[in-house]
Amino acid sequence: MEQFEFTEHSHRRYNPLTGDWVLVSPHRTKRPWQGKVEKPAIEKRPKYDEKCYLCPGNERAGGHNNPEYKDVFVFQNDFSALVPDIPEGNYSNGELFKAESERGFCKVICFSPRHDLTIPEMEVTDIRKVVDLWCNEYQEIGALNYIIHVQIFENKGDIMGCSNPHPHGQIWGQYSVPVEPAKEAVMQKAYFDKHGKTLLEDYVAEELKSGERILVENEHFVALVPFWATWPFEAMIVSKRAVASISQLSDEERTALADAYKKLTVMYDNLFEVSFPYSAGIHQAPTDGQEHPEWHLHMHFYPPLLRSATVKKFMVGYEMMANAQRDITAEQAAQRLRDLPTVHYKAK
Ligand code: H2U
Ligand code: ZN
Repeated sequence: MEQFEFTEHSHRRYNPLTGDWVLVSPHRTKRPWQGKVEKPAIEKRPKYDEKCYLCPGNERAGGHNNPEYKDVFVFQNDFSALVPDIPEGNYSNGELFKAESERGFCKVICFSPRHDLTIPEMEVTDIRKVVDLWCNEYQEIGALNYIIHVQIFENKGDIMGCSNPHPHGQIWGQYSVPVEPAKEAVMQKAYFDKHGKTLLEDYVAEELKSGERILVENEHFVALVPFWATWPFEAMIVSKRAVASISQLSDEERTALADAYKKLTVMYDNLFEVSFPYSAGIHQAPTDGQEHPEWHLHMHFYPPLLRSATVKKFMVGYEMMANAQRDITAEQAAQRLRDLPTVHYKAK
């Protein structure tokens, strides 16, 4: 019997952050593709678009006017999914019917006044302003007594359902810790109680030793393809120091986060020479007023593209009904990203 190889044989990998498993089927990369082919998004955009609701000076759909902002700009989402002023309500009817009211807050942040830029095309000094804004918002929104979880995220590309190409992200604050960070909270707490160290501190140390899945390393942050990656080119940015939230980052660390964010997204854009779509988001400690030494700040990137600018990975069928599944291994994905030029393809 031949020997088991990650690159040849199907296997399951464990995600210690969530407790989930992912099925890896590396031999499947050989199968033909006759399914849907996505059209690449049109690339050329003006610096200012009079029809864009996020450009400086323009009117938004909600009727408010954006100021002539010069770097970052944050506003309350005109169509917030969560609002602060709702009556408290709990519903239960036996064991099977339960509901509860949820208070919260939604904001939109423009990363730049330039309609034509994206994070990988911005200067690190300008991305640093985005990081500073995240820190301020995390602290400010988190200080509200009805906000326990602050979710910072970015949806990029129309393939991801992003409504506008103007570089922007969102922040939602709410009373409950939502499902994904709640899973990570349980796993990180159990690990910390057992080892007296954060799960990601130990994980990053191991990854740095092997180097196999590392994409970017600077003094304070690492970008890597996690061993348990589900999306084809999934990545994670993790702080080297065990900090529970962005508000604990030093001045230097904030700049290092901006640097890692840029370098990773440049790799992404260079992969298929297209503005690479993804959903990204920061996971960090809840804002419940407690210390959370078990929490380790990190940012997830879930990009949907698989083999080209037009072939998307669908999480359907088996994935929806049973288990997340991927074809190329995390190591192969990391190697492909690492082999790319470090200069953005548009700047060549
Ligand atoms: P995406 O990041 O998924 O594109 O969402 C953009 C958000 O911007 C979306 O939540 C908000 C939408 O409600 N928005 C405004 O707040 N004002 C507008 O004028 C249009 C869009
Ligand atoms: Zn715009």
